[in-house]
Amino acid sequence: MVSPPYGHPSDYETEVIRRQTDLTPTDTSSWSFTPLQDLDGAFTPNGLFFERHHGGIPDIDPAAHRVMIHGLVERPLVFTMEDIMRFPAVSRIHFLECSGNTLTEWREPTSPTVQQSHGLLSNCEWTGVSLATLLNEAGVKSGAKWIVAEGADAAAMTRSVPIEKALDDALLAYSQNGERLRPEQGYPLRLLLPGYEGNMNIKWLRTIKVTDQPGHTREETSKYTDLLPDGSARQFSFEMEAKSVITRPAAGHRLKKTGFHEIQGLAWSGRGKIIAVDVSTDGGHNWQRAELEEPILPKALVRFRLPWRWDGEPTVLQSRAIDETGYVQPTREQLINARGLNGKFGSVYHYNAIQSWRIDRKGEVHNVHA
Ligand SMILES: Nc1nc2c(c(=O)[nH]1)N[C@H]1C(S)=C(S)[C@@H](COP(=O)(O)O)O[C@H]1N2
Ligand SMILES: [Mo]
Repeated sequence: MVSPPYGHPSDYETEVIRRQTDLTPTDTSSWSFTPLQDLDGAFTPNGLFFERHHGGIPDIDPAAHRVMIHGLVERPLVFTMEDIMRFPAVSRIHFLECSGNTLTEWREPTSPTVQQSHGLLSNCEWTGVSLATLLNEAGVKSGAKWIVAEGADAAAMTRSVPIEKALDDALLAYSQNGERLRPEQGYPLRLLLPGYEGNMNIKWLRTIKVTDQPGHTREETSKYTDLLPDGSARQFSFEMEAKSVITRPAAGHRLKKTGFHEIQGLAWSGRGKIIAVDVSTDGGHNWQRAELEEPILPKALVRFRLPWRWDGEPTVLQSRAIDETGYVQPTREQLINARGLNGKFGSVYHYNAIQSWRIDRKGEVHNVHA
């Protein structure tokens, strides 16, 4: 066998694939989940990065692509991709999570695998140019408070970002894990807002308008808002709060033997570093500190591990993340008390409660609400 010009996984690994949702009848607006149960370490291979599009995946020739910065700036500018590549490059490791990740958990624990419950989550090394660099080229005028970023897809996805974030760690990324973005990740250029909800990370980026107020776009009014128990709506959530999940053993797995099993999972926080992950092997009565695998980076996935012996009795596994702000991942009950279930339309976004996996006598692992 000779190596192919572009390598691909072994023929024995054909089950390690993204899987699409079964909630959408067409793929014009759809999403597919990362197989978290099959991955090691903290990085998501590019071909398995979760993917969400609202208006198809456009085919964009980088030579024809333009990015415009306008609005409250001294010098409106239009960049080609070649212009963008001439600026100093920055590489950083960050997770991306759709704020609709785990949305089914608001109601019944219907997702049969961790891929389907938590797989709108990936992590990679992004390379691009700092948005602050380009905004400084254009010269931000006083009174600027927001940027409004728009994609070049059929959905023309548009989101508003506070100017402080735009000038802080925001990137215009053109690479993921060392190679150019995959078409479905926003080729040739996307906005990357470390720690912020997936939706704001505009793919196929074409326009940045500097403004004194948010755009109040569709994605900021009808979608991605959270109705609270007092009837008010939280409009801008920005950071994804600390969360964790055990990826092995997880729903869909079967423990074939009693005795030693290593519990493994992932933890992350949109507000900074994970400082600890606790694991319970008895449905939340007792908790043990898991080991965190280095490097532990802010706004990036961290793998945790805990050695464990299964005695053959039914039990429930849980994990809980704590981040550097002191925030502790809530139980399902705490989350619902704070956010409500919102009547017949129901809560949708920003579910980050502790996940429970029940192991039955046969060793089968099931998604449950414990
Ligand atoms: N232009 C554009 N940007 C977009 C979207 C889109 O449909 N169009 N989807 C958003 C949503 S909802 C998410 S969760 C992330 C997903 O990024 P990924 O597909 O690279 O995982 O992209 C965001 N950026
Ligand atoms: Mo999303």
